[in-house]
Amino acid sequence: MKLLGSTTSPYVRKVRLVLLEKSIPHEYVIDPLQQPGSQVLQVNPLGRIPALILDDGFCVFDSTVIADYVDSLSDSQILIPRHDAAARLRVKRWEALADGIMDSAIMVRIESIRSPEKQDAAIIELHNTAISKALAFAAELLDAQTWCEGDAVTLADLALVSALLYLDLRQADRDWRGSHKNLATWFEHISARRSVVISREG
Ligand SMILES: N[C@@H](CCC(=O)N[C@@H](CS)C(=O)NCC(=O)O)C(=O)O
Repeated sequence: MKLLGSTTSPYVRKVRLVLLEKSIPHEYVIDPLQQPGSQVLQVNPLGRIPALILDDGFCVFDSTVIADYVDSLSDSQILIPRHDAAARLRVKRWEALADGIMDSAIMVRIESIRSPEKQDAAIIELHNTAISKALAFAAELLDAQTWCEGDAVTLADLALVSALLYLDLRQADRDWRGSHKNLATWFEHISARRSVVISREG
């Protein structure tokens, strides 16, 4: 299978982390959307990354669907609980929370690279506020736990670290570590994982 992605997309990082944690063999192809001949425009009608192309050509899109599919491929290192419906719901809600942070950070990014006269301060404010509230919610939920859910890494942790790494990239002046010390401690711990280290190498 082949993953089409980019070095900066937080959704791509999330699914890369899932593939790496599950040790699923795959080819990772950087496929910048802006370039003519971009493969993703041919395989994903939405023209978005990540897109996972299976060996028979079937294209899986949206990072949530890819993560779910990849997790189902093997019983080793289960990242989305299968039998405990409440735990499964909690993990999927963590993912939605992290994806929402990514969505809002991207909205802020899109707005802030417009020329100053075209920027909409209200949109920037709306999404920055949503990010702040989501981070506070995450910090409260995490409390002093080592993992977002249960006693091992899950998709919840992989989604959250992807969102936070994107904030570090695009909103470096946002001091989320200072505001939420427990998130900072959790982040240091998960950042040492092999999958996260590899994903940061490019
Ligand atoms: N909900 C989608 C979001 C994917 C997404 O928006 N990807 C961005 C890159 S970070 C993209 O491809 N944007 C191109 C576009 O929308 O034209 C997912 O989780 O996969």
